[in-house]
Formats: sequence, C-alpha cells, structure tokens
Amino acid sequence: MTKAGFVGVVGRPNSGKSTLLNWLLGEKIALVSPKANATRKRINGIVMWKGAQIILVDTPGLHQQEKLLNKFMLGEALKTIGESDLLLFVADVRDNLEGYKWFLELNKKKIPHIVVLTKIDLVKGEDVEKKKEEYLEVNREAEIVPVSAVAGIGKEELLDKIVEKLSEHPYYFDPEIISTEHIRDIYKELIREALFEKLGDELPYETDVIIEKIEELPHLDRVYATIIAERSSQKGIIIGERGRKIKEIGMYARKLLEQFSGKKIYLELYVKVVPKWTKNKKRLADLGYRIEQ
Ligand SMILES: Nc1nc2c(ncn2[C@@H]2O[C@H](COP(=O)(O)OP(=O)(O)OP(=O)(O)O)[C@@H](O)[C@H]2O)c(=O)[nH]1
Ligand SMILES: [Mg+2]
Repeated sequence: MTKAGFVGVVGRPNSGKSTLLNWLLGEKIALVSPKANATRKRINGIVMWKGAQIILVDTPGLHQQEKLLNKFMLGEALKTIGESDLLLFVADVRDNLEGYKWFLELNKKKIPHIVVLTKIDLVKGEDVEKKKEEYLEVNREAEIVPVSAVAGIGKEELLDKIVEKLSEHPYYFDPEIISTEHIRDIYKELIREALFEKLGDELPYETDVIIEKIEELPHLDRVYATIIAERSSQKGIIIGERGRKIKEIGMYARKLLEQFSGKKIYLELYVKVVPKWTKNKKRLADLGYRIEQ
C-alpha cells in the first residue's frame, strides 16, 4: 500500500511558506516576496518522495485585518488547518512564538503538525538550538525541523518526516503531475510576484491580475493579462512615464513565466481600474476570492 495525504503549509505572514513549497517541489509555482501577505489563495504542489504522494497546500499567512480581502485570506488558512492530514507550521527562526501559540489554539482538531524553522542561513547554529528549546517549552512534544531553502538545508529530513507521519492511502492524483492548479492560476501568481517586486510598499496590496487568454503554440505561449488597480491614480503609476514601469513589470513577469513553462512567452499587459475591489464582496468573488458565510 502507498502513502498519500494533504499537508497544509501554514504560519505567520512572510515566514517562508511559499518558498518552502517551491523548494520542496523543485519548481517555482507560488509567488514569493519580501513583502508580507503576498499569498492570497491556497495553492497546491504535489511532491513524490520515496513512493509517497505529498500534496502540499500553501496558504496565506495567519493574520487579522479588517479588510474583506484579508478576511478571505485568513479563511483560506483556517480551512486548511481544519482539512489537512498533516500540518507544517512554518516559522522564521528569528520570530517569537506568538504565532505558534495562536496556531495551537486554531488547530482545534489537533491535526498532527511539524514545526518547520526557516531561514536558518540567517542565524548562528546556537540560535537555532535556542529557538528549538523555546518551542519545546511551549509544547514538549513538538517535532521541529530547521531548514533553509536558500542554503539548501533540511529538505530530505523534512520530506522523510512528512512521509513518516502520513497514513497509507492510494495516490489521490497521477504521480506525474506537480500541481492540480490551472496554468492560468500559476501565471496569475507569477505576474502578481512581478507587481510585488516592481511596485512600492502599498500598491501591490491594491492590485490583482486577471489572465484574459492564453494561446498555446508548440514553442510559445501568448499570454494576455489585465492588471487591476483600485484607483485611476494607481493606473498611472503602474504604467509609468512613457510606459516604463509596465515594461519593467512585463519583463520581470515574462522571465518567471518562461522559467515555469520552459517555453518562450509573449506577454501583453493591460491595466484596468476596478474601484475598491479589495473591499467589495462581489468584485472580490469575480477575481476568485469568494467569501463564504
Ligand atoms: N535567507 C532566506 N530567506 C528566505 C528563506 N525562505 C524564504 N525567504 C525569504 O523570505 C521572504 C518571504 O518568503 P515567502 O515564501 O514569500 O513567505 P510566505 O510565508 O509565503 O509569505 P506570505 O505569503 O506573505 O504569508 C522572501 O523574501 C523570501 O526570499 C530562507 O530559507 N532563507
Ligand atoms: Mg506566500
């Protein structure tokens, strides 16, 4: 009998969840940013390891903000906490334990979890040990795996530990596929990464991307996408003087799309204003962020 299961990747914003997903998968499908609250929706990546099928589900960071979009984001993380077979609680090794304590409260069904301490390349070995002890003080049964996606430390140990904790189950999906996400959703995330990279500190949070059309040719994908902004002044900033900014965004995004698809990409970007889309239920739902209740 094989092993297979759904493994939720949860933790505070910016702790390195999406980086962890991409790293374990060996493919970049999730957007990564130094700016917090980049991930808005669940996204899965399927890792085959020693005959087991690990379905990793990346989530938005655990945080509370009044905006409707942020409520949707928290909902995504909470659903994952409730529905997974196993959870990875991902924490920056430099963070305090408030996030972990909150997670323990949220994990009402006591779904088994592994604490993954990320970014250990940024601290000394002794700091990692100290942090482990802090976790053990809060939960003496905590299983903790320190990793660094940047330095390539801890991958096998983590995957082994995940497999150890999964139950026997037939594969859920064809073992050849790396994700059940549609290509258009992955393209959307990668273009959003370009927005996080190229726009200032506030603007990325009020923008989104719609993939209008993808024309797939054997060696080339033509991708037509619209960037959504909340206000017309933002549209001007996104386009930039003589179109300079949108060109930069397009070049950055095109590289990510080409890396993922292994094809040449022709990317056409438009900008459209959808007033207050982050605060309006219907407009959020139209963009794929459906708030239940
Ligand atoms: N040095 C170092 N930086 C890392 C590592 N893992 C992630 N980062 C950086 O940490 C930042 C946040 O990474 P993300 O993967 O986007 O974090 P996240 O938890 O998905 O963030 P949200 O989706 O916003 O909740 C990025 O700048 C990453 O490059 C690591 O192992 N070492
Ligand atoms: Mg993320």
